[in-house]
Amino acid sequence: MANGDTVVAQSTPYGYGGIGVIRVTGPDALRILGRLTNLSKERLRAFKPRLVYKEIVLDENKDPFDDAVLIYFKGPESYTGEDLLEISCHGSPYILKYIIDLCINYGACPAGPGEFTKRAFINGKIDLMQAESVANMVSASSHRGVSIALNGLRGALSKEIAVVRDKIINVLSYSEHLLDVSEEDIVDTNIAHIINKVTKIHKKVQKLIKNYNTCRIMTSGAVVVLCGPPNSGKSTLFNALVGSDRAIVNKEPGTTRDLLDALIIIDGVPITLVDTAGLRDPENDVESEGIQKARDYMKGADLACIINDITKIEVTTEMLDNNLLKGTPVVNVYNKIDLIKKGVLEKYSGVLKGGLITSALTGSGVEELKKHIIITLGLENNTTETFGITTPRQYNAIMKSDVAMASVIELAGHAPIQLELISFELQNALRGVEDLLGIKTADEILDNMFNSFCVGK
Ligand SMILES: Nc1nc2c(ncn2[C@@H]2O[C@H](COP(=O)(O)OP(=O)(O)O)[C@@H](O)[C@H]2O)c(=O)[nH]1
Ligand SMILES: [Mg+2]
Repeated sequence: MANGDTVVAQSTPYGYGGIGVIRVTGPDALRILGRLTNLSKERLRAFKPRLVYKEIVLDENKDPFDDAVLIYFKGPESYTGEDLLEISCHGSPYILKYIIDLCINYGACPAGPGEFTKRAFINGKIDLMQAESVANMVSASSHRGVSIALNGLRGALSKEIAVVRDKIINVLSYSEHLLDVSEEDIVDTNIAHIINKVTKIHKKVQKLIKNYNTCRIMTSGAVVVLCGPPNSGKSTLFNALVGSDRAIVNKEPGTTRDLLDALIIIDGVPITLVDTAGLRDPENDVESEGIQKARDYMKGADLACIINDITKIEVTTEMLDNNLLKGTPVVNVYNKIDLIKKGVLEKYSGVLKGGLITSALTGSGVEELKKHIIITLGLENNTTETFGITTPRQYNAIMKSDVAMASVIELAGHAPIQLELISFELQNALRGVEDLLGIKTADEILDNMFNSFCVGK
């Protein structure tokens, strides 16, 4: 990325709105403001940062085009660390596109995805975890998700990781110093010091790892897939959980072919609920594709609810005997209980073990199912964490440190003490937390990360 360039993008979503916001960042921001408004050089020079100005934006013929509100942030006191201009104009897509095109005519380039945040990172305004918190903030769909993202953005996690980094550096220098001492002079207390320090840091790291799942789900949501044989009531249950008739329900098996998803909030936890095609031998290509999609989704889900038709239990137990859900937590649901006569249920008790009994049609058992989903996701007491690791990138980085620290503790606990190896592992532990903060992160990783942002952020 040519960081010296000035770039422009729309920061509000596309479509009609009351207002739309365009941002311009880079060394030419003020000059572009001058071209847009035809303000005299003197007035432009007197344009004060962080003040709100109402100005007429002119079209290419220098005729009045829109009445806009302008704010100029002078770098480095801006989001990106560069000169930054925010233009709030009337929210017609035509007006927004026209003004963006004017900015491009006056020398700006279109911004790439996440480019404003990427520049903030490159210019040292925020670290990589804070940049990820920006993305979490934008995609948050629950109050707790917003709160965890905001704490990340304000640096709570970064501060904690910076402390971990300092402590690792301290132990590393201690261990490197011991490398220079002759072997006979190294005593047990030297090694005990290393074990003691690393154990303390390791505990902190392990707490973050333990809370990863909660923090990730609170910010990005959990994927819960409804699967099972055709006609067992998946779509009916989907509608009952969502609270509206989103999915088509039909007595004909094989009705649902494509995936259908909806965001629901249970106990403050954001959940993407996915209705899938029933698993059976497909009757045609379209159904076959739907079944394949269902299988793919089930593998990556946080939780699979297997919906069985309670009147056809023998069939369902056989259908689910596969490796598809290896590693994915499962909730077994036995639906259509309203069709079972009172007293007959006991007959099935052996098969139903641990399963939930519902009637998607009457709504019976649906609230229990919601509760069970939260419990199985491990989120029944989800209000304690106020910040933490939230993305797979962060998780992989901290795992690197975790594994390295476990090795240090192991190596230091057994004679003969191999100080070179201990130092090597401490360096790995350091690299893990530095990856987290984005210190010395490869361009490729950065590009990958910011490409998942929306344009204008
Ligand atoms: N009696 C009864 N019928 C149900 C229940 N849930 C679904 N059904 C019926 O079963 C048929 C198949 O339902 P659907 O939701 O399309 O099943 P899917 O193929 O698993 O998505 C429809 O006729 C539904 O009305 C239930 O709890 N009780
Ligand atoms: Mg269906």
